Amino acid sequence: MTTDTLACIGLGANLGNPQAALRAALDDIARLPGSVLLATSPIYRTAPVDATGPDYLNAVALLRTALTPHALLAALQRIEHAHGRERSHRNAPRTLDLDLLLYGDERIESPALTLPHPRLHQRAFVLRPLADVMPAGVIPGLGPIADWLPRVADQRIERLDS
Ligand code: PH2
Ligand code: MG
Ligand code: MG
Repeated sequence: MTTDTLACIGLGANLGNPQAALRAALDDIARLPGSVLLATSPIYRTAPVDATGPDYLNAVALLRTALTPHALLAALQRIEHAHGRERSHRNAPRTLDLDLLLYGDERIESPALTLPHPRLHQRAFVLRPLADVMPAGVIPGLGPIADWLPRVADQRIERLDS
């Protein structure tokens, strides 16, 4: 029997050295206790959505984990903090943003955590890399990731070469 769950984490940054921040965060995620990093998407350059400031770099990580959703969230917030994340105002530019997007097929509404992430299906910067790591993935309550992608085709997103 296994209690491990597949979790998807969205990574974003648009301040400082975003590429270095994303790579360092992926290393940190790979070292989370009780967890195995199964896949990472390519990195994308994306236009800010509902936000100002420079373009973002975004990616998604697929993790198998024995951590509970709230323990995983707390661990991600510790990594953000270690990378100099400050919280000034909503959607302010950031050195590192780690969002818990999916945790198995769980649907959660707690004060600290909503799963699936409430806006993931509206955002190309999440859906595109999510489809890379889970091509046949389904968003609980909303259906296949692939069905949502065409609806965000107007959002600028470009895959980085490296
Ligand atoms: N994150 C936001 C708001 N807007 N836009 C892009 N392109 N990428 C992001 O990661 C992003 C955003 C809030 O977390
Ligand atoms: Mg975010
Ligand atoms: Mg966040």
